Amino acid sequence: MSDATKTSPSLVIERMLTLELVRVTERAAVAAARLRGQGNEKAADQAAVDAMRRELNSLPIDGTVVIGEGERDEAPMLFIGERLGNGSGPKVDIAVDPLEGTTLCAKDMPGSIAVMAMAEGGTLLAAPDVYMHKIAVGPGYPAGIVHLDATPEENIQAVAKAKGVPTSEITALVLDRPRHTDLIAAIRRTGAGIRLISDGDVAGVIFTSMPEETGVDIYLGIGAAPEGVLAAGALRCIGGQMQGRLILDTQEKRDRAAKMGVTDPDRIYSVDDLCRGDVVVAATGVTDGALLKGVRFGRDVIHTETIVYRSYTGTVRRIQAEHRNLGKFKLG
Ligand code: VTB
Ligand code: MG
Ligand code: MG
Repeated sequence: MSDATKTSPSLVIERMLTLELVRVTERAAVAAARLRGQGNEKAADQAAVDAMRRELNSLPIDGTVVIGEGERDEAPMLFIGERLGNGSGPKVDIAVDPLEGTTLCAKDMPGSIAVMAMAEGGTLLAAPDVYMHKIAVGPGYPAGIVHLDATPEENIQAVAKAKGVPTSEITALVLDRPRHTDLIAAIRRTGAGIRLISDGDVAGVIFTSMPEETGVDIYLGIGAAPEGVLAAGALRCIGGQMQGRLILDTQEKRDRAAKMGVTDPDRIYSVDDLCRGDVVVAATGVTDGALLKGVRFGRDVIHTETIVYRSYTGTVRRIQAEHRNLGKFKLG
């Protein structure tokens, strides 16, 4: 029985919208890629935001931004609470990072992407823009194999044991930041390898779901909470385990989180807490990376690569697209 007969009208629409989201991230990626290597993070980010917002507003959705470019008074566009779409169609949550890795784009370094998620209304954690402790592994491990309250050594050893390999054959992905000095030292003590990235832990978490391709078994460390929700959306579609704990180390952050509905500041969120309903996640490469090829500009054609996940069917699609007739469409 096809899922069109098994699901509610909103999910059927979501099924049709899945590929629409590809256009959204494709056009944001192309817009940002036009400024690749120009050393101007803000301009590249703004170009991606403009393109993503324009495309989202053309969709038959009644969308609300739950993860975006900031609070209403901080961000002129794609702010938290902004309504998107033409108002028809399903009520959906929208989470966006139009340019995840602005520095990577501005310096034409590997791994910047345009990424977004669309979920049933009210099912994405409206994460405040604070840091989050994150840990993640891909599918195929026993439930609860890793835990934020275990030490890095315990987590690495658990993954190695489950994989049946020595810890020296495990690779952890960590953001290269001073706040991770102790974490890195602890991982080194296990003999495990560490893949340090300068930015981009949405892709960094997703890497754990494809260790054969990326060589990454586990993600550990502190990154932004909104990026954690986006990554959880992808893991919800492909399996994988993740825990996140918000870092609310000031009263201002606790107040801001409370305003967004966070009642327990110490709560550990699982994938299903971060992303509670059916979700579609799309990401298009801006610069070349281990997850996606970056945008390529030909003489009269633009090449993009997008990965799009749909949780209801567990489908993952990679879409290599060639864009011509540039005069007709404002392609970012
Ligand atoms: C993190 C990470 C993101 O920016 O938020 C990082 O989650 C910023 O970290 O993927 P710092 O505040 O330590 O610079 C990204 O790398 C890109 O948005
Ligand atoms: Mg980001
Ligand atoms: Mg961004």
